Amino acid sequence: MEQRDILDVIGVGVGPFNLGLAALIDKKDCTYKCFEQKDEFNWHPGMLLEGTTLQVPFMADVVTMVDPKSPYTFLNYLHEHERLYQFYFFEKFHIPRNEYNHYCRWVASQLSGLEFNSTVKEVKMHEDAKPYYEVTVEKEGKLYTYYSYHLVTGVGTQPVVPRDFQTVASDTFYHSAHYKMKRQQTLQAKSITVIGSGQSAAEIVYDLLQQQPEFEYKLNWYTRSKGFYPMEYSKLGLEHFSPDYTRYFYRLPEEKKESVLRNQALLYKGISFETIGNIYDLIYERTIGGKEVPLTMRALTELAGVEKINDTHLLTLHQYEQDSFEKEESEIVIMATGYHAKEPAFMEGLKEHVLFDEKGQLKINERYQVEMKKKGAPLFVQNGELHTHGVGAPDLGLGAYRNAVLINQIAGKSVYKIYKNTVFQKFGF
Ligand SMILES: Cc1cc2nc3c(=O)[nH]c(=O)nc-3n(C[C@@H](O)[C@@H](O)[C@H](O)COP(=O)(O)OP(=O)(O)OC[C@H]3O[C@@H](n4cnc5c(N)ncnc54)[C@H](O)[C@@H]3O)c2cc1C
Repeated sequence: MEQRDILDVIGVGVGPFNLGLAALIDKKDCTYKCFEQKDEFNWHPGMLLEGTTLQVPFMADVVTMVDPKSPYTFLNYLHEHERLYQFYFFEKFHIPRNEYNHYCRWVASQLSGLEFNSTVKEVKMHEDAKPYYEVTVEKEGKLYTYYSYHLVTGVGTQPVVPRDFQTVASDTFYHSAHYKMKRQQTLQAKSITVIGSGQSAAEIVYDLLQQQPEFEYKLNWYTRSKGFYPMEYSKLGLEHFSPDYTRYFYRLPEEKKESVLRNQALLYKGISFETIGNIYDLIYERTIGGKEVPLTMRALTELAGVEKINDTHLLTLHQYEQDSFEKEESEIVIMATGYHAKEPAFMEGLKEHVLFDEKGQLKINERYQVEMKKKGAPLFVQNGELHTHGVGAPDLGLGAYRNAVLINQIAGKSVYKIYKNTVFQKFGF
């Protein structure tokens, strides 16, 4: 293999994280390609609802936190679109999700190394003197082969419906990831149930509440959580989404990490204060003068069973503190039950090289490289390292930092400065 045929790096998937990789490595003397199976960049299109915002400040764009002088910053996007004054008067750090998507598409349109309609089917590693990857990509039914010295998986997470209910899934029983596509049909129903109490569930409930006077459906909102709790958003709480905390968590003993993570759910899994406020205030207004809102909200309530009967679902609900059951009919059921990392099929070809922990999870070193049985071509993971690096793994505000760590290794030199201190508090001794 002649050297010129081998790229420095191939990225699999173009979500925000590998988009950031491409934006930060472009024109930095490294050759790269990132392959995306979709035909264009589109960020969680099923949840791009009007009025929803990023849960992180706009500086969590794909470059600013390591390269504020980059041409791909959100501020430069505003400048190019002659929108800086409007943003200045807007006076908000949390930009609309639709605008974040539009910004990402603007970045993507300028990067020549991104290839859409391209699914990575298989990856093999060649253990030469300088090991490299062979990557098979399917584009419009044809297979193409590419080579690289480094590989970065940025394949994101997949919507999860609990196993017991997967067979019920249909146009009327669906995951929140598909909400926007099914919204019009959903609004026509006589009864709608939302399951879950994360940000997606709350945004859907708020949207449905707003439409309720026109469409007059009965709305139910159930969660097995102990309450409709807010996500942590205090300044010192947010310091957990920093390089410093990531370093601290990484160095904890393996056996501690799982329980630490379990106790941190509300750092990233609850509902924003603003969305809770919006829902509450709307209900308050609608109940003036003793009016009733056709809405039932219950925490501590698990979906225990579903039976499809003609055009509706008969739900069995379990209040587990009282240990009592109730039945409820609902035409539409929206499962806002979260996302999980899933091992992509192309990893099969790498299994003989990589190391797994006792739970079958990838062993990943502090610099985001998967550990190998023998020295091999570096394989990096974006957003698949919750078990090793902690709560910051899916956070958009840490994406640029992680890419800086990756690119400094890929380039073999310090392309981006890594700050030593990023928080005011001390994590550990
Ligand atoms: C609705 C929603 C809202 C969120 N909001 C926020 C927020 O406000 N702030 C925050 O910090 N985090 C937020 N998050 C979490 C954040 O981690 C994700 O938004 C982010 O999209 C993750 O980026 P990613 O690049 O890892 O994956 P993704 O955005 O999921 O992108 C992965 C891409 O890989 C592609 N792919 C997969 N397999 C292959 C293959 N074999 N070949 C080619 N392409 C492939 C997929 O098609 C996909 O486009 C949110 C998550 C969700 C679901």
